[in-house]
Amino acid sequence: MVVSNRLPFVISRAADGTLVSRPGSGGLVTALLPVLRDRGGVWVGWPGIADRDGDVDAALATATGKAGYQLAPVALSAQEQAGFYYGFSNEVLWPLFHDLHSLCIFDPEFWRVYCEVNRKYAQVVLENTHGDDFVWVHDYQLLMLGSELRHAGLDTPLGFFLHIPFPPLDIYLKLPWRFTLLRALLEFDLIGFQTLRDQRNFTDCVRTLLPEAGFTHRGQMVQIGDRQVRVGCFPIGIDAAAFERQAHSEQVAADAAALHAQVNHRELLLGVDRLDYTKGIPLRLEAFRTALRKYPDLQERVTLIQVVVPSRDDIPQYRDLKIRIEQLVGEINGEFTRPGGWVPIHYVYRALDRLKLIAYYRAAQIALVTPLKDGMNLVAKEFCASSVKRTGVLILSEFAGAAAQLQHGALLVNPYDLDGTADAIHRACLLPAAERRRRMGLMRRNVRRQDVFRWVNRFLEAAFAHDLDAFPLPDDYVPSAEAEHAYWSTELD
Ligand code: ADQ
Repeated sequence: MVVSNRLPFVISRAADGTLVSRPGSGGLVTALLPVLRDRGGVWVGWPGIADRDGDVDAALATATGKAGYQLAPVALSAQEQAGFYYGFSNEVLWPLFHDLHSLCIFDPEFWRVYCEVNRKYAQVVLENTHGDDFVWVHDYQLLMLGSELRHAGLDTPLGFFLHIPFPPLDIYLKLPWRFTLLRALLEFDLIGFQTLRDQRNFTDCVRTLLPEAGFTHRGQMVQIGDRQVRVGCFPIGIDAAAFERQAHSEQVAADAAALHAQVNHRELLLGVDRLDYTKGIPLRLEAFRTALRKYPDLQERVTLIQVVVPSRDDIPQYRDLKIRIEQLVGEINGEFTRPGGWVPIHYVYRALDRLKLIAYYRAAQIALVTPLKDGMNLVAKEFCASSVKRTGVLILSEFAGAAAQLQHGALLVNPYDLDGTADAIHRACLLPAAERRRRMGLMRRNVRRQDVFRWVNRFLEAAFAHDLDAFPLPDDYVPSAEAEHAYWSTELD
């Protein structure tokens, strides 16, 4: 059983009042859809529409037929959704876990609704679970679910995977509910993180805040009361083979060629992000402006296409971010555009269908993936999988989880360093073809090997491993960033 905030299908009302279902988007859905389709099972989550009626059930039944596995909806009122999703999840946990604690609104009412809604998810899980199911809970919206399920008497194995980063101790300490949340997490049997960085942050918090907890197996097992909880890192991947296949298709090749023609065969830089302040879009645009000023030879030679997918636009910070991006695009285009000719930034504000997105990836010579902090960042991996001619250069933030795996192929940057990022853009443009191929080859091998299927297998293996000494985690576990990088880079060979 998979439990996540949203079902992988979104139910919405069409203009004529009828309900329609369409596949959801975002990192988690992209990652898990192919897996559940292969294995079957039940997915528990919110269907994307307030409350519940017979029509919603009918629309879900249609979606279930299409999906090949069961969908179990959690009905939430608009008010619950406001406190739970927009409130606690996205005004407290999201900024806090991305180290942006000054953006948090620690409203106790948000916390109350968050706990209440986690209880509701627990009820739906209990209604749908059978004796020996493994329940795999996803992400920061459901941190209290393990504890709710235990209180309701469920004693089957529970796994939890955090898709976003886990913050360092000093930042986690700001959370008024820090003890309750940490203890609730320890009700799961296996807790998975994207990187060793996150795992280390979590164990630091447990060590400091819960002195009654002990650690064994090189810090990968927490003993608390009579419970043993495994902790590990499982960097998420993509369905790399599917991306490669589609990138090779005639339609994608034709669309990619058309994109090149549209920018007059200039060097194409690409940014693709959900609208989110963690993705570092304004700083990226400023770095691009710095590059154009510092290296005038780039002018008329490069074009940046920035694609932004609308997201969470009910939250004021997201609306402000959109305005800031539009302002910067306007300023930069105003400063450099050659009337009748070159326009430095093409800005696309909408979701793209998958083949279109892959055509952008395939066409781009340089991808700019520069989040301020990111659990993993699938765009970086999708770009590599789609760069079938191995001509792409990835400029990657060292604060993206993906940096641990892609560091040897990517040009790593600190997104706060405008000059450094501008230099990387210039360097990427000048990188000889052979060096591009070498770097992209390394990254593509990694993305192919550590794909989403391996991610699922490693998580499930860890959940069911009887021999704890064979727990599939790095042998040379040393809690440092260097070790993290060393581990994933040895995996490359
Ligand atoms: P997200 O924050 O959603 O995921 P990310 O990993 O980049 O971020 O995934 C975004 C997904 O949306 C990608 O699969 C991409 O293809 C898709 N997408 C982006 N732009 C699009 C567009 N214009 N049109 C259509 N689709 C688009 C969270 C965490 C991440 C973590 C994932 C998975 O924040 O750090 O990598 O979960 O664990």
